[in-house]
Amino acid sequence: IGIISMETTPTPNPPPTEEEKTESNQEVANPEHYIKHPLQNRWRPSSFDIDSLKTRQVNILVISNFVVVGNCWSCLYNHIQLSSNLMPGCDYSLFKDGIEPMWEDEKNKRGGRWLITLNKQQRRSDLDRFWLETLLCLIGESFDDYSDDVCGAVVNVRAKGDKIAIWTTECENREAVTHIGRVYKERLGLPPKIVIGYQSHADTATKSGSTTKNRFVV
Ligand code: MGP
Repeated sequence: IGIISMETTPTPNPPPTEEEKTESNQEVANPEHYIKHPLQNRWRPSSFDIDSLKTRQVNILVISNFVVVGNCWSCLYNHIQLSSNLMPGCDYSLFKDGIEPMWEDEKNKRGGRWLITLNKQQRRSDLDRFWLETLLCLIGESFDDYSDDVCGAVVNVRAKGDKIAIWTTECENREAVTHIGRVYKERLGLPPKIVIGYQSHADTATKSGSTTKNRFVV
């Protein structure tokens, strides 16, 4: 799994160089020029390419130890390969530093995920904006007192329908899980009639059919 190391110490924001200005049509390419607030956590992106059965390094710096603010979220997004451009079979994830994007990780093994399942048409209409919003929820620590329960997020690009999920650390933490689910659903702008489910990784890992039972729904 490709890991990008993140900076941990604040750096001053130097003005953009002439080279950076011209590189992207007068827009500044380096998000660190817009960095204002320290992030609470360090986050590590990774990706998995099932076709070639090899891991590949994500070719971008996503986030250092800072939040990029204002209208420059777009700078951040420009540094992320659009999910809809990933080949089917690929996964892309962002997890807190020290947590692997696997059920077996100590922080995941008692946890589960809020799962957003997309139909095929939604790859074009929703996948990229849902994934961006998911990333912003993570690095913005959007779940109030329950953000500590968040481990990371995964997007699975699949021919049968793409999936996006936020993984949390403990499926028995009812208050945390349901709060995260409610906020997440709202942030994605899903209408009330759409129901999303939370499944424990243990259930997912041992499922016999094609679906896993929901522990919670919002
Ligand atoms: P997937 O990639 O999460 O979803 O799991 P996909 O491809 O849509 O398949 P489906 O089973 O959800 O329809 C694919 C397979 O990868 C799973 O069935 C597991 O065998 C394996 N797998 C996925 N994850 C996230 C893990 C993991 O964390 N640990 C282990 N050991 N296997 C995993």
